[in-house]
Amino acid sequence: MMKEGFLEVPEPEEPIPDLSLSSSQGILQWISSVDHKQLGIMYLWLSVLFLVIGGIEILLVRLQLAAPNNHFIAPEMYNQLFTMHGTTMIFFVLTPAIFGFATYLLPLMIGANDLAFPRLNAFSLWATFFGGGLLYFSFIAGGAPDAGWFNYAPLNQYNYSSSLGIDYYCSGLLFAGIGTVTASVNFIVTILKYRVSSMSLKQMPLFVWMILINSFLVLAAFPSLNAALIMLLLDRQLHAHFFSATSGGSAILWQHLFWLFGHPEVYILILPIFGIFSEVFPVYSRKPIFGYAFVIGSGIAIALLAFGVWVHHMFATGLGNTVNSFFAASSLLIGVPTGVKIFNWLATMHGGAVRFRVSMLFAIAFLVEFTIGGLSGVSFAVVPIDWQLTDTYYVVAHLHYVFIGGSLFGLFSGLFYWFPKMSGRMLDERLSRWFFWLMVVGFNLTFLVQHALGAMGMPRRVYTYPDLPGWGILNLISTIGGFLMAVSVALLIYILVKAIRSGEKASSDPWDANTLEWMTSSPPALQNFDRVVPVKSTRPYRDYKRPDDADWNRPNKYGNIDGK
Ligand code: HEM
Ligand SMILES: [Cu+2]
Repeated sequence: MMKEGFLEVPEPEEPIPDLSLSSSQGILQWISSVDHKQLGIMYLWLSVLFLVIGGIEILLVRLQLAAPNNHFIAPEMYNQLFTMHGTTMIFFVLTPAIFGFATYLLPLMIGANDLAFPRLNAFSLWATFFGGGLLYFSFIAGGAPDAGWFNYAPLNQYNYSSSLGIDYYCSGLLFAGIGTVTASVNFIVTILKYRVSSMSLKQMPLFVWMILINSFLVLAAFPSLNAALIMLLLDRQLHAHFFSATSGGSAILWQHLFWLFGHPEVYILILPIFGIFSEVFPVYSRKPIFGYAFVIGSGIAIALLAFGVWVHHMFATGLGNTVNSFFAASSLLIGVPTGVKIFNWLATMHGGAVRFRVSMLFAIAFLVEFTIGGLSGVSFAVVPIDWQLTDTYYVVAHLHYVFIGGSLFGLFSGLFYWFPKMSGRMLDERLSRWFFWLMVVGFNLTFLVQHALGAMGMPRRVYTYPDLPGWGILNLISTIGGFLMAVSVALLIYILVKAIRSGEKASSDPWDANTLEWMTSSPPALQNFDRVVPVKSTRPYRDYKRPDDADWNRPNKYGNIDGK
């Protein structure tokens, strides 16, 4: 029965198969599931699994680098480990985690029962899963890929890497990439067609907006990668010569195809995170987001500009000054919309009643770390600086400040925010704070010093280094920091398992939040909702809770900088 004044929830294209979630959910029930919530959670566990694997790989690398002239592991193994680490972290940790949050949350945030195509949703997850499996099968099949995560020619050619590793790299990433594309199609259709009838585009939660923009970005970027991977497979298996310069191919072609995908990819890994923060900052500051429309506008600007900057990864390849100048300018430009967002969040906090829960702590840490990563990125956009610092540890420092201080911290922030909704349990606050501090301190210890190492000329991807003054001690500090991070991840897994087993029960709305997902029970029932409040503002659930103070009564409905 519909309660009066409430709206009916739009049904997905395919009827939701009734798998009757019971208290005794067996493993078979999970494997056969087409429920977006279960698939979302599986994406997240997939990501945790690979975080552990990718973490162990890089700890071995860090042990090798802990002291000068070290021979802890063999050089061939070293190459495989850092390649697998980077590939795993990007394609099998950050990507699945982001898609897990989107899969879980989209229908709930727009008042729908499920994604538009539940079976396709299951396909996307399993394609990602098998892609990861294929990549890791290479270890058994004679050797993992060893040419770095971006797999440059000529190192990716048969005569430089004759084990099957790179073939598994190609097929594994192809599988995972197909999963990413199908998931994005599903998100776009769901957002555009299955919102509760009263929710206009201009009232969608910002997380939903960022996923929408992101999904288009995926559709535009991934074909370039998928084509390059197929071409490389042809090179290696059928002796085509797309990328072999000695036979009339072009090694630079690989870089163009890769970075035409690769640069948008780094935004694919950060735009949804911007969406998460745009939910977290307002709720824990008890204020509406500052500049709702600007968050969307700058998101669109970033997505468009993302395709005009890929050559900043290739400044040192000799494309010439005209080309370099153009791409330097476009790369500097893309800092602007990103800066706009940072100010949106700062202004949201300003004058708010800020609650420093762990989710908010990660959001604040992100502001600091991501700004450091952004500034080193901007310095790379200046061609002479790039020529000096490219392929040094400065790059490694930069990319981890954006991937970890940006993407991963955003995922942690989202995890601590939505965990009660997903599991029906609260996380141990005291242990979670320990996790936060261990992670932040370990992270900065690991990567801050790498800026200095890079400036002192230490190349990235070196197997070992001579006993130079300064290099040894800074590398040792970095390794110690890495182990602190490993301890923090172990603690996180303990906190999660403990909460799922015996955590305090969570109410449906523990943070006094704004958006529709908090209206339903924690965890939500199979069908999510049977009714939803009519949406009249960007904070529908909050306005339902406080009709006297609702946004639609305000002259400036998005709030202003004083929070009035
Ligand atoms: C989600 C988190 C992470 C992401 C997305 C990530 C990503 C990457 C990427 C893309 C590379 C480049 C690989 C290559 O050169 O082919 C890399 C290298 C590296 N990572 Fe990570 N990483 C993460 C976590 C970590 C952690 C926790 C540590 C420290 C313990 C770490 C230490 C390193 C080191 C030392 C290298 C450089 C290896 C070398 O160039 O010799 N990473 N990472
Ligand atoms: Cu780039």
